[in-house]
Amino acid sequence: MSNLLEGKTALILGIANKWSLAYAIAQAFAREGASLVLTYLGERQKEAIDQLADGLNAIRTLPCDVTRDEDLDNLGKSLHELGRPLGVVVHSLAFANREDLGRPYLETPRSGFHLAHDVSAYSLVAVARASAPLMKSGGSLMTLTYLGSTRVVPNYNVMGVAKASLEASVRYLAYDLGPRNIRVNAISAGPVKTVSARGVKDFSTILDVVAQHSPLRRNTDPAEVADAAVFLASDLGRGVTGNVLFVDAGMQIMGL
Ligand code: IMJ
Repeated sequence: MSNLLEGKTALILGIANKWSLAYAIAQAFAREGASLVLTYLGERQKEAIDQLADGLNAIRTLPCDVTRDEDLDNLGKSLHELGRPLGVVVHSLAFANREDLGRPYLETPRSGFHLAHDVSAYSLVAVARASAPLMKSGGSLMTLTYLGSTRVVPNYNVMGVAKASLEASVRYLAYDLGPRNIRVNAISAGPVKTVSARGVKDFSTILDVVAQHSPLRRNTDPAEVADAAVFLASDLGRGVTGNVLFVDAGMQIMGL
């Protein structure tokens, strides 16, 4: 392709491994000429992310556990020390307790509700606050969401409610940051077999249903989610903010 992100620095949070949507996004950003900064969750993950960062020619890796205010403060400081403006932030992380994804939503305890919302929704607000001061001449902030925010997807449960909160946060952040020319959007990806889908009951059935019934009659390829992210990150997306962009083979339009 071309050099749609030449001269831009992008921060990417949420790479777990090569199958992560965030990794596909990092690859597409690198292809388009962006300089990458990747975060990792704790020392246990550092080595793996450093290795992936090498392959992508990333300029830095930084620790960031989004549940820790100290980590977010340090992230802001480290980004400042890079000495270059930040143009793009990709927030691609979520967590709920496994038990809360396996029994009726009705049974969700307060602690599980809090955890899912803290990691999966509040973190976008915290990341936006830490990174916006570095987007000196505007920028693009994006997050990943899923259809379970507005429709009932069996077992998605408290994650669906947290994604609804995340999508509402996208709109309020877009309003707050618009005057600084910072755009905020979400990409709603179709189901993809990533570490986030591991152990999800009947996940293969879900993939089969999408392949049979979506308008494109196939599943979502991480590379097409990544190309949509390039669009939102680039100047081509300059008029788009506060949106949820579905990259899901069209599944979202179906009633049955
Ligand atoms: C997750 C659960 C149930 C149904 C699901 C998913 N479907 C899809 C996902 C249909 C596509 C994956 N997804 C979109 C997520 O947002 C997953 C979030 C997630 C996954 C786990 C698994 C391991 C764990 N906690 C998790 N927290 C969040 O312990």
